[in-house]
Amino acid sequence: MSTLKRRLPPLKHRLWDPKAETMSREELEKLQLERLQATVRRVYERVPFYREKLDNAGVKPEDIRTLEDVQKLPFTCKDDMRAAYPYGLFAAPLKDIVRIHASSGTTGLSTVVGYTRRDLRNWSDLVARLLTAGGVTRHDVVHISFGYGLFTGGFGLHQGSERIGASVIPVSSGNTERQVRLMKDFGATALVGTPSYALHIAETMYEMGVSPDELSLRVGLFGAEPSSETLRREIEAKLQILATDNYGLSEVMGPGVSGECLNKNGLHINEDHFLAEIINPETGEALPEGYTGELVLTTLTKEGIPLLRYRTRDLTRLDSSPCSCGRTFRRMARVQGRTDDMMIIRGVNVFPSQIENVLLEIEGVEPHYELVLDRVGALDTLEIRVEVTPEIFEGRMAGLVELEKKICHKVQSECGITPTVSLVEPKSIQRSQGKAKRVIDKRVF
Ligand code: DLL
Repeated sequence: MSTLKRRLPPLKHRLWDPKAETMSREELEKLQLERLQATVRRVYERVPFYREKLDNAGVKPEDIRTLEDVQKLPFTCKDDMRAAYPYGLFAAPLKDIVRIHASSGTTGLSTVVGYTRRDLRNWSDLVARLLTAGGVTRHDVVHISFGYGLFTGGFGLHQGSERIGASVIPVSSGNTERQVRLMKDFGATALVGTPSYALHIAETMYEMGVSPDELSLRVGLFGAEPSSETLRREIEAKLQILATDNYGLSEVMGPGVSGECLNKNGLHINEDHFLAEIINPETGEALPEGYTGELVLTTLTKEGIPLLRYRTRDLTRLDSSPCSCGRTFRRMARVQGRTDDMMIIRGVNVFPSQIENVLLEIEGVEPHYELVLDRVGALDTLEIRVEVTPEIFEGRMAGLVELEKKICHKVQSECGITPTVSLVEPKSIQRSQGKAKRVIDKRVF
């Protein structure tokens, strides 16, 4: 038996709520329909915004007779939430709301969400599911490096870990050397945070002369930003852990919408609490399973702020093929990017994650990069600024030129665009302590 297998809990302990997570599709769909009907009734009766939207669409709650009828419902988007700032979409009075979170609002007015006591209980359980799926048990010491505050990451993972009975270390983000010391001294076995911050922690650890053998880490649960399979492998190798990806968004709940099991082959969506659809982001039409499009989520149990057909802007595809972990919930593929992150360079659509995948496959290149978009005359340009290893940086000039050419050629053949490449000094690109910002768009529209 491999060391890793010995260190993982047996399969039956890798399901937090076996009854829910392995129910038959028939049972699940029945439950989803009941919950969908109740949600539509709830918002129709309690939220003037939805009553008006449904009336305008000519839909009454009793028209929802099958799960497919969800398509009769209007979409909700981020702008609707902003227009309702702060509490306009709440379906419960403030006296029943016990927690408020909000998105950062970097791209406009923040979106505000409220949780009733029951919402908080459900949230903890759903996060407990993804932690369990990623190998965490009550015997673990969970180091949480997500920010605490209005962001849902810190509190979300915290409550879920406590729900499992693990020992939680609520470090929050920042002060990275201290994070390494605490992980070592407190014997953290699970690391929780964004993948970009995990990488920064790993790098800092090596700089401090601490080897992964001196830590007790086994698993990493990462999410809150897009990242590639190659970056996962890099983090796993550097920290000597098994890393899983989990997804969520504050509007819909926060973390806990979906998470990978240890098969690492898509994120199981908590379908008893969220109804997932994939649509063509341009036309709004539903796409068949297997097609990549925008994920649309309808909450099925939320009381504080239920949402009908929320357009996440995240691009993914669904997969209902069986998974050997025993969960019957469909999986969504790793999020490819957001519709609003997609770079259109001279008419070619490219996601930062596609470029990341290419870069990290090339020897001598470090996983730290920035994509700078600009416009020269009428033409869009893309500059890839990427760090190289100290050996390459200090090596021959010819070696650097060769590497630049190689990157340029690979990006061109795999993404269809011709970038300029700037190889930069190790450690010159700013490290992220939360969600990484990879794209700098200097174009004026
Ligand atoms: O990032 C919630 C969260 C916290 C999820 C901790 C997972 C772990 P927001 O700040 O509202 O909420 O940002 C939501 O982040 O629409 C995606 O674009 C992106 N995102 C979240 N998780 C992933 C992921 C939290 N695993 C937005 N992969 C979402 C790719 C992700 N993108």
